[in-house]
Amino acid sequence: MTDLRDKYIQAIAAAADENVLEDLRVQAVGKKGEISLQMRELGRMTPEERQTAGPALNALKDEINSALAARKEALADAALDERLRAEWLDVTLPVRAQRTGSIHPISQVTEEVTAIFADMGFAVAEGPQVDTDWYNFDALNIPGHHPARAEMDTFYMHRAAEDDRPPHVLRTHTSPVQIRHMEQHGAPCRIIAPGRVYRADYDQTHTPMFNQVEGLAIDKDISMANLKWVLEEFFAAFFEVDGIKTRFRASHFPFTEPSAEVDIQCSWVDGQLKIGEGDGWLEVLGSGMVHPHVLRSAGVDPELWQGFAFGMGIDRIAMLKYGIPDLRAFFDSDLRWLRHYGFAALDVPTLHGGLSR
Ligand code: 2U9
Repeated sequence: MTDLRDKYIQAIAAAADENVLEDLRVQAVGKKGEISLQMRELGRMTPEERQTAGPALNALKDEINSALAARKEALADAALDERLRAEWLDVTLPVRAQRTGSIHPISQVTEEVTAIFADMGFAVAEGPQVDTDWYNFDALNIPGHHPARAEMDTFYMHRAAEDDRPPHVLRTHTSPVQIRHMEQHGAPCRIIAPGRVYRADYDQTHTPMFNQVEGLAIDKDISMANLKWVLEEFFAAFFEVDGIKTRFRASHFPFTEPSAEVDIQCSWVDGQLKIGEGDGWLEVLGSGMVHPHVLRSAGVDPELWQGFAFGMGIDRIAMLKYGIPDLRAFFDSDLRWLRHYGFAALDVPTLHGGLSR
């Protein structure tokens, strides 16, 4: 019996998996197992022999069953330890920069511009990219015969001859957004309207789709002085240079009167452009006091209200800030370009955390 015990206890201790254990269980204590067969022999023994052999066999059966259960538990523990080791994951590791997408410079700059104007109390307004020629032109004091319509290289939507709906265009600026905003909410207002605009023009400095941000502030006593302060605050924050100089040049737009084009201070050293220093000038923006006709079109009484508006190209200021040489590359979806000029997804621009790092 000692041989039998040693054989099974050793085999159980060495069993490598549950299948081996089950085979051993069947061989030892199964219905036709070795111990069960020996128990059957008890009947043929003398009562004295039976008195010692019976309890010994029962004890051996219990011992083997306990050893099987203990080994089974040890194997399960080892399997769990192995899984925990193999499936271990450090959730505090930083994301792998090369494998993740990046934020497009236009999205980054739009967020930066939005953060700066939000800090000065401007909300973001949005509107349709396909709009009627009334919202895109007439409401902005650009009537049908006005040369500005031809200059804007407008994309007109196809229209059947019998279609009596008003002509629709791909918006040539985001100004219709401000008209719709004033119609719905009236005055006073302080908004910026960033978004895509379309003009049929394609060369080194023009793409048929580009991005603009326009601003509008309407109140009882808004003046060009407020416009100048807001724009200077904006440029200082955006280009991250204190006390950047601006130059306002008289200009003409149908939707503003008076109108001004705005330049910022810059220098060219060894072919390198530096913003906010030197005695050169760079045109970045158009602006003015909203024309009374425009206010009236949007349902705002020009006898009571007045305000300023401005417009600039997001793509253009993105190129200036981040040293991007070619406008057309913005829209090529070239992965190498996107990895080079793109921004980390978790670097959300805020004024307190730094706009761009
Ligand atoms: C309303 C009233 C007036 C927005 C303005 C400009 C001047 C301007 C250009 C800059 C570069 C377009 O992207 S660009 O080509 N824009 O010069 N935009 S004033 O004037 C408005 C807008 C809305 C209701």
